Amino acid sequence: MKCRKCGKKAVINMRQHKLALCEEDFLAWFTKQTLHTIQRDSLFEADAKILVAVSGGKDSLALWDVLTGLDYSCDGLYIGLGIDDGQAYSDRSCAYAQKFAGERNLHLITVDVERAQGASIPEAARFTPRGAGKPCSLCGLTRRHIMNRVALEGGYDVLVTGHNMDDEAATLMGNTMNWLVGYLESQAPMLPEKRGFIRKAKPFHRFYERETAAYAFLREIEYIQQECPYSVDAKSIYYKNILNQIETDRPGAKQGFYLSFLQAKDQITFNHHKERATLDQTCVTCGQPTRGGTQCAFCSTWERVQTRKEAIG
Ligand code: Q46
Ligand code: ZN
Repeated sequence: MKCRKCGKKAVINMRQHKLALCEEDFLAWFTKQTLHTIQRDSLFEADAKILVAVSGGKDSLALWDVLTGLDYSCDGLYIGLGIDDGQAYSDRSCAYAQKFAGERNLHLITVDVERAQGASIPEAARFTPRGAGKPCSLCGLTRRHIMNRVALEGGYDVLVTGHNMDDEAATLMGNTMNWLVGYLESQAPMLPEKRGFIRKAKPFHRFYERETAAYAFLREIEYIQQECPYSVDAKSIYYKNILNQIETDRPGAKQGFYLSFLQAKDQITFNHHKERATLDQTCVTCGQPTRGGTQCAFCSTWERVQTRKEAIG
């Protein structure tokens, strides 16, 4: 197959775009499309101070790479979860993030959950109902809180994440299967800042995962290829597989599902403002917004973890 732009040998064929490109033209296309998405979806301004949530995986490192190449001002944030599956998953992902930043002279902020909170995510999960069986709920709560706090304290304008269209379409499918109206309402490529919350944006939300993977590969970015051990059997992977099966039969179906949702959302009025309207209290411990009570979910959960851990000795 030949590159549609120059006729050289193509390295990727994007069937949903009917576009095959060689290495050079793909990298240029990918960078241009990222910029186009940022501008088209009004994700952030050219002079924004950006914090990139970095996991050590391909998407977040590719995002940091492409934004830096576009001359955006970005720092990275890595959160050490303390996951050791016998192959030191967290330590190895941290090493990839540090290597990436070090080689490019970029600033990486690291927060180690165990050092900051007194227990790693898997250990803490044993002390809380949120962690019953799997630590993912506690992990999500903790990462969201730390990312928000670091971004606000550091004076950043926006927190960006490497979510791609496969991630977004799988989330959409999960939310639709269960008609989670509140989550459907809030699923968007950009969540504007509001009292106590940093603006969040997903510059890769229009790329398929194989495109971000191709970018990382062609740019020779070294990243952790292993998935988090707790993601095995995750519903999101199940939905991704289903969507990929449909995509094989009908190229572009995944894109159509997700982008049509974004379009339809503009025409739908949600009556689900309960959650937002009640986030008007302030946590007495950390000062972040909360929806009632004296503490936010993060502080009350971690306080319980610390109390139980001390009780056990
Ligand atoms: S939530 Fe769960 Fe992920 Fe945290 S413990 Fe791993 S799989 S990293 S997106
Ligand atoms: Zn709090």
